[in-house]
Amino acid sequence: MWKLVSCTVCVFLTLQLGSWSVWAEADELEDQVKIEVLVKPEECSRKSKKGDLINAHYDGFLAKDGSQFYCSRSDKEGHPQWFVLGVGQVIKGLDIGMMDMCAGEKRKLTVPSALAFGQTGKGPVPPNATVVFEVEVLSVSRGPRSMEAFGQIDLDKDRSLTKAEVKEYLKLEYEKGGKPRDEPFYEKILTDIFRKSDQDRDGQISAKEYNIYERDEL
Ligand SMILES: [Ca+2]
Ligand SMILES: [Ca+2]
Repeated sequence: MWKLVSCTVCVFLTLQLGSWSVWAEADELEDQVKIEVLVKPEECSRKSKKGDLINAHYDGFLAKDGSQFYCSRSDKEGHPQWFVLGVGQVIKGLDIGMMDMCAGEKRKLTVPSALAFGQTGKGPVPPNATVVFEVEVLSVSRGPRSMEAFGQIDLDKDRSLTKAEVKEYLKLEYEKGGKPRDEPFYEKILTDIFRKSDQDRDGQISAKEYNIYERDEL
């Protein structure tokens, strides 16, 4: 939750300080994500929030020379990435900068190293590097991450989620939204969800494994 809090604080500071913005800007460079909206769809029934399941493309560039270090359109066979927003499945800068986005929206996010790959860097990203992401959100749906949802998903009430249970839940959610999908679609989300959540690889998501993401909401 601190991420949202710190973000709000920065916005607050910027608004309050007005003409004193010299040091507010310095502060911004250190620990704030710069968000530029490139494309905003006219119709937006649902904005992304913490815990939502997001499907998105993102390309990553180094701020200093514009060189590209990641492209989700060519990496991993060009599939857009699935992740749960706001819970640390992506770098902090994306968790912060991709809040309140609609399906179809594109943003350019400038992320300071502290919210990206930090002092050590990662792969092609050198230490202390500011990075720029161009993100395109393809879909936003309610993620299987609230305890209320856990109770609904866990059909046999054994405090553990099987793939069949999660799949049933996802199907209902998509049908409710008027967008039923085909089998390969669900299989892909399920594989992603279990790869990220089933820590002990026993094929089930226990309440404890599920709860990892709930703790910081308290
Ligand atoms: Ca169960
Ligand atoms: Ca497990």
